Amino acid sequence: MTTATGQNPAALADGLNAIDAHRLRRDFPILNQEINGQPLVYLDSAATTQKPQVVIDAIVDYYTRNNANVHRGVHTLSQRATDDYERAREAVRRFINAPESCEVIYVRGTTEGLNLVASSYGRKYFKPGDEVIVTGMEHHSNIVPWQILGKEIGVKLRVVPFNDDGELLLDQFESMLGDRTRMVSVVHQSNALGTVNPVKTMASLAHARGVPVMLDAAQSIPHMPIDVQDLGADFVAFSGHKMYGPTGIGVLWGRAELLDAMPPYQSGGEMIRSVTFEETIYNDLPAKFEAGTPDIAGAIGLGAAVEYLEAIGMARIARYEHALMRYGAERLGSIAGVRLVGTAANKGGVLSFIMDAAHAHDIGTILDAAGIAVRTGHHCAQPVMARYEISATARASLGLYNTTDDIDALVKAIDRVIEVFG
Ligand code: C6P
Repeated sequence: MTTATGQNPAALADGLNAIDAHRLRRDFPILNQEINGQPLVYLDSAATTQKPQVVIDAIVDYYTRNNANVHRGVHTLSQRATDDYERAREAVRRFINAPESCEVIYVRGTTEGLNLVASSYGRKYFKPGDEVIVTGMEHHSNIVPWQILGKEIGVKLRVVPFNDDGELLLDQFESMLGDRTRMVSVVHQSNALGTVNPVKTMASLAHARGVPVMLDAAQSIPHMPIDVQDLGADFVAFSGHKMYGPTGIGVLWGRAELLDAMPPYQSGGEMIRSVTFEETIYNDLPAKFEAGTPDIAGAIGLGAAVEYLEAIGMARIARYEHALMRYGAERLGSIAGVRLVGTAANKGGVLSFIMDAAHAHDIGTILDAAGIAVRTGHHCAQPVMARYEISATARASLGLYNTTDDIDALVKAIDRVIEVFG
C-alpha cells in the first residue's frame, strides 16, 4: 500500500523510528521555550542548527578550566588546550573518514573553505580561458569566489542546469567537461531545494578527465554519513554551526598531495617554520593554512558535536530525517495553494515552498507569531530563485530534533496564513 504521494506507510513508520527525536530534543536546552506565547518549533536548521548541552558544556569547560593559546606554550594549560584542539581534529578526520588528520584544516566555515581553495589552488593553477564547473543550485559562496578569480585571471564559470524538480542534468555536466575544465565545484545538498546531487558519479566523471572536485558539504554533513574517500572528492568544505557545533569554525578537508602543493591562503603566526627578512619557510599541514590564533573553543565545540552525532549514528539520522521530510512533503503538498519548490527524487530535509495567498516574508511573519521559525527569502541562492522565476520561498528545514508534531504545527500555521491572506 502507498499513500497519495507514493509513500509506503510501513517504510515511513520504520524511518520515523530510526531515532528517538522526542528524547534527543531534550539535549537541546534552547528548544524548551515559548516564542510569542507558543512552544518554539525550530524549522531553520539549514541556516544554523541548535546546540546540544554537550557542545555548550565543552565550550564552557574550555574557557573555565583550560583556556590558553595552542601550539605556543610549554605550560600545562597550553598543553591541555592543544591536546583538546587536536583531539577535535582527529574526531573530524574519523567522522569524514579522511586518511590523515593533517588534511583537516580548521577554517571559519564553508564560505572560507571555498574561498581558500579558489584563492590558493585557483591562483596557482588557473590560466586565462580555463573553466570551472558549478551547478545552477549553488549557494552564493560557491559562485562568487570563482567569479572574483574569473575576473582576475580570465576564468569562465560553466553552470550545470537542473530540471523543474531540481535535479541536475547529468548529461549536460558530462558534455561540459573538457580540455579547459580545471575544477568541478558542486554543492552536495542544495540549501534552497534539498536536492542531494550525485556527487560520487560527478567526481568519477571529472576524474576520468583529470579534473579535481570540490564539494560544498555545508548541508549534507549534518544529515548523512560522509566518507570523503568513498565520495572521491578532492576538497570538501563544511561549517560547524550547521552540524550542531558552534559558529565561527568549519573545516576544509583536502587531499594532502594537493594541499601540500598549494600556497598559503593567509599568512602570519603558526603557518611558518622559519622567518627572516629575506625568506619565510612555510609550516607543514595543517598549520600552513591556519595562520594566527585559531578559534580554539570553536574547534573543541565542533569535536563535541562530532562525538554527539557519532553516538546517535549518521545512518540512523539520515533515515529518520528522510522519513520526516517525506511526511512533511506529503502534508504540505496536499494543501491547496501551496507549491513545493524542489521535488527531486533524492532530497534531504528541506521543504521550500511558495503560496498563492502570500509572499514568503508574510508567511514567515505569521509562522513566527505561531512560534515557528522558518527562513524566508532567496537563501543566498538567487540563481535558484531565477530558475523558477520567483523572488523568494519560505523554507522549513529539518534537524534531528524535529518531529511530526513540528510538521503538524507548521501545517496548522499555514492554514492560518490562508485564513489571513487567502
Ligand atoms: N546556508 C542557509 O540558510 P557558512 O555561512 O560559511 O556557514 O555557509 C555557507 C553555505 C555554503 N553552502 C551552502 C549549501 C549553504 O547552505 C551555506 C549556508 C545558510 O541556507 C545560510 S545562507
